[in-house]
Amino acid sequence: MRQSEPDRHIGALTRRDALVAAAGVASAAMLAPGPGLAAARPIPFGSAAQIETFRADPRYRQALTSYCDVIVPMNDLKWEAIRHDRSRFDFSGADELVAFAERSGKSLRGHALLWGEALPPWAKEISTRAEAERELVQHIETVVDRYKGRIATWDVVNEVIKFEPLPGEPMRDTIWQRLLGPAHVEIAFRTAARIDPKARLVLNDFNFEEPGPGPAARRKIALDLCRRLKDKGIPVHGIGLQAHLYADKPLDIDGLQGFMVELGKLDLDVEITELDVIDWKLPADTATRDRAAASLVGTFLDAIVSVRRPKAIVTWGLSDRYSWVHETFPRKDGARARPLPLDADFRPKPMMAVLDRYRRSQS
Ligand code: 9MR
Repeated sequence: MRQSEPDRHIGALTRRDALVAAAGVASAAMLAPGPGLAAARPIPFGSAAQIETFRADPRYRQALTSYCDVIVPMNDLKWEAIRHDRSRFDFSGADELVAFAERSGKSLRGHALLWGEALPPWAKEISTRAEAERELVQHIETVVDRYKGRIATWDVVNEVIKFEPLPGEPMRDTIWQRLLGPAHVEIAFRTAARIDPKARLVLNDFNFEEPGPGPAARRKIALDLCRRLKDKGIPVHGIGLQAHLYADKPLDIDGLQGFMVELGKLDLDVEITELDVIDWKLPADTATRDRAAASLVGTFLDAIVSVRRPKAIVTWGLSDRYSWVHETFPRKDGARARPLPLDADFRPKPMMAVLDRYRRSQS
């Protein structure tokens, strides 16, 4: 595969090397980028931020300030948060995170306008096509309009692709798919573009990176969905790779790089939107786990960046102190998961050293 970026680090002791050496958990050589793979131009780095933690923990706020160029409200732009009450929109959590990002000069990604999960109970009872379309359009109009010109990028649809797609059955079974069919994707993109024509609009999904027919089919479906939107003149600017990487599973480097080539042909951007490492099957030793996670993230990002430069690299949380991975993928030995670039005490781990190859703001 093509490797286009010159390695600006070769021959110099980088901050990454220093961090790695200080941490004493891996030799710099183990984390060194392959020739030509480090970023020539930095890529905006960010993190999804949880409002409860943001409010409660000053160290977390400080870490967001120091490390991030981009902030993504993790849950506060979801239907569940904004629409818990059918008759009114509650933007309190999102507003707080948006205000924080604005006063600290950070850009914003909005997550997510349409998803089959994180819906309030009333929305799960929507029962007709007309009602579904009316609610979906009104929701997107209201949310996008509120942050018009402020939230630069939207995950317009999240996880609309079937987990293991079958021939002729590409779409995930959600309330939107059941009531509107595949047109729900089009309706969502068209509405977002109408309200904020300058916003960057992204199709966000997961499991594009594992080997096998399932992920290959998912990549093809993502491209087909975007191609169809473009053919109809509906704007779509990129595909978001969630990248919840399993430390115990291999990556399909050729598959990923081929995907990047195809994205390029369609003039679509790539964004890494929810990066973290699921380490539940790794040995207990923390240094071993951290080294494996850093190496996996490096391999993944190098594969992408060597073909197509992401518009942003966003991790799903910032510190191991707070992550969905603890609950969703509990370790048998009861040890805390270590999915993120900062440890539970906000100290940078080897993964942060790898991310430093690409990051814009150097704290
Ligand atoms: O991390 C998020 C967790 O706090 C929420 O309870 C959950 C439901 O809203 O969503 C989690 O984030 C998900 C994201 O929105 C979409 N991709 C998968 C993420 C992890 O489940």
